[in-house]
Amino acid sequence: MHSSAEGRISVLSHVKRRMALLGTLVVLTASAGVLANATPAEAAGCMENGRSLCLRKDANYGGYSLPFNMPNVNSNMGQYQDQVSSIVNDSYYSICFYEHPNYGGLEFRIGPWEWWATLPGWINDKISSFRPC
Ligand SMILES: [Ca+2]
Repeated sequence: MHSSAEGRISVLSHVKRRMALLGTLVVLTASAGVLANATPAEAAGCMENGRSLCLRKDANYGGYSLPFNMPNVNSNMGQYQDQVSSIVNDSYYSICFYEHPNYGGLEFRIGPWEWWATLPGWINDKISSFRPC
Protein backbone atom coordinates (compact mmCIF):
# COMPACT_ATOMS: atom_id res chain seq x y z
CA MET A 1 0.00 0.00 0.00
CA HIS A 2 2.71 2.36 0.96
CA SER A 3 4.76 1.81 -2.18
CA SER A 4 1.64 2.15 -4.35
CA ALA A 5 0.88 5.54 -2.84
CA GLU A 6 4.45 6.60 -3.47
CA GLY A 7 4.09 5.47 -7.08
CA ARG A 8 1.03 7.68 -7.57
CA ILE A 9 2.80 10.64 -6.07
CA SER A 10 5.77 10.03 -8.34
CA VAL A 11 3.53 9.89 -11.44
CA LEU A 12 1.72 13.04 -10.38
CA SER A 13 5.00 14.82 -9.88
CA HIS A 14 6.14 13.69 -13.33
CA VAL A 15 2.93 14.98 -14.92
CA LYS A 16 3.38 18.33 -13.20
CA ARG A 17 6.91 18.61 -14.51
CA ARG A 18 5.74 17.83 -18.03
CA MET A 19 3.00 20.44 -17.80
CA ALA A 20 5.50 23.03 -16.56
CA LEU A 21 7.75 22.20 -19.49
CA LEU A 22 4.85 22.52 -21.94
CA GLY A 23 4.03 25.91 -20.45
CA THR A 24 7.59 27.01 -21.02
CA LEU A 25 7.48 25.86 -24.63
CA VAL A 26 4.23 27.75 -25.23
CA VAL A 27 5.77 30.94 -23.85
CA LEU A 28 8.88 30.45 -25.97
CA THR A 29 6.80 29.95 -29.11
CA ALA A 30 4.64 32.97 -28.39
CA SER A 31 7.59 35.22 -27.71
CA ALA A 32 9.46 34.00 -30.81
CA GLY A 33 6.42 34.89 -32.93
CA VAL A 34 6.31 38.41 -31.57
CA LEU A 35 10.04 38.89 -31.89
CA ALA A 36 10.18 37.73 -35.50
CA ASN A 37 7.92 40.62 -36.44
CA ALA A 38 9.27 43.28 -34.14
CA THR A 39 13.02 42.97 -34.00
CA PRO A 40 16.01 43.04 -36.35
CA ALA A 41 17.29 39.71 -37.62
CA GLU A 42 20.57 40.42 -35.90
CA ALA A 43 18.90 40.28 -32.51
CA ALA A 44 17.39 36.89 -33.23
CA GLY A 45 20.84 35.63 -34.25
CA CYS A 46 22.00 35.66 -30.65
CA MET A 47 19.09 33.43 -29.68
CA GLU A 48 19.50 31.06 -32.62
CA ASN A 49 22.74 30.10 -30.96
CA GLY A 50 20.71 28.94 -27.97
CA ARG A 51 21.55 31.86 -25.71
CA SER A 52 18.96 33.11 -23.26
CA LEU A 53 20.48 36.52 -22.52
CA CYS A 54 21.95 38.85 -25.10
CA LEU A 55 23.46 42.19 -24.18
CA ARG A 56 24.01 44.52 -27.11
CA LYS A 57 26.42 47.41 -27.45
CA ASP A 58 23.97 49.65 -29.34
CA ALA A 59 20.29 50.50 -29.00
CA ASN A 60 17.73 48.51 -31.01
CA TYR A 61 19.81 45.33 -30.61
CA GLY A 62 22.69 46.65 -32.67
CA GLY A 63 26.44 46.52 -32.29
CA TYR A 64 28.26 43.54 -30.94
CA SER A 65 26.45 40.92 -28.90
CA LEU A 66 27.44 39.59 -25.50
CA PRO A 67 25.69 36.20 -25.21
CA PHE A 68 25.03 34.43 -21.92
CA ASN A 69 22.95 31.53 -20.71
CA MET A 70 20.75 32.21 -17.71
CA PRO A 71 21.12 31.73 -14.86
CA ASN A 72 24.38 33.59 -15.19
CA VAL A 73 26.25 35.64 -12.61
CA ASN A 74 28.77 38.17 -13.82
CA SER A 75 30.40 40.24 -11.09
CA ASN A 76 32.68 42.17 -13.42
CA MET A 77 32.18 42.65 -17.14
CA GLY A 78 35.73 43.89 -17.55
CA GLN A 79 36.40 45.51 -20.92
CA TYR A 80 32.70 45.26 -21.80
CA GLN A 81 31.41 47.31 -18.90
CA ASP A 82 29.79 50.71 -19.51
CA GLN A 83 28.73 49.80 -23.07
CA VAL A 84 25.42 47.89 -23.04
CA SER A 85 22.51 49.80 -24.64
CA SER A 86 19.90 47.09 -25.33
CA ILE A 87 19.01 43.77 -23.72
CA VAL A 88 17.24 40.57 -24.79
CA ASN A 89 16.16 38.43 -21.85
CA ASP A 90 14.81 35.22 -23.34
CA SER A 91 14.59 33.45 -20.01
CA TYR A 92 12.23 33.09 -17.09
CA TYR A 93 14.69 34.84 -14.77
CA SER A 94 14.43 38.38 -13.56
CA ILE A 95 17.83 39.98 -13.91
CA CYS A 96 19.41 42.88 -12.03
CA PHE A 97 22.07 44.97 -13.75
CA TYR A 98 24.40 47.22 -11.80
CA GLU A 99 26.27 50.42 -12.43
CA HIS A 100 29.50 49.10 -10.89
CA PRO A 101 31.31 45.73 -10.65
CA ASN A 102 30.34 43.44 -7.76
CA TYR A 103 26.71 44.59 -7.92
CA GLY A 104 27.39 48.12 -6.74
CA GLY A 105 25.80 51.45 -7.51
CA LEU A 106 22.48 51.87 -9.27
CA GLU A 107 20.37 48.76 -9.91
CA PHE A 108 18.28 48.17 -13.04
CA ARG A 109 15.88 45.21 -12.80
CA ILE A 110 14.16 43.60 -15.79
CA GLY A 111 11.53 40.87 -15.72
CA PRO A 112 11.39 37.44 -17.38
CA TRP A 113 11.14 37.48 -21.20
CA GLU A 114 11.63 41.24 -21.37
CA TRP A 115 13.29 42.91 -24.34
CA TRP A 116 14.66 46.42 -23.93
CA ALA A 117 15.47 48.12 -27.25
CA THR A 118 16.76 51.12 -25.34
CA LEU A 119 17.80 51.55 -21.71
CA PRO A 120 16.91 54.42 -19.39
CA GLY A 121 19.52 57.16 -19.59
CA TRP A 122 20.69 56.60 -16.02
CA ILE A 123 21.87 53.03 -16.78
CA ASN A 124 22.63 53.26 -20.52
CA ASP A 125 26.34 52.59 -21.17
CA LYS A 126 26.83 52.06 -17.43
CA ILE A 127 26.17 48.35 -16.76
CA SER A 128 29.19 46.69 -15.17
CA SER A 129 27.78 43.55 -13.48
CA PHE A 130 24.58 41.49 -13.37
CA ARG A 131 22.90 38.53 -11.71
CA PRO A 132 19.49 36.88 -11.38
CA CYS A 133 17.37 38.62 -8.78
CA1 LIG B 1 26.29 51.48 -25.92
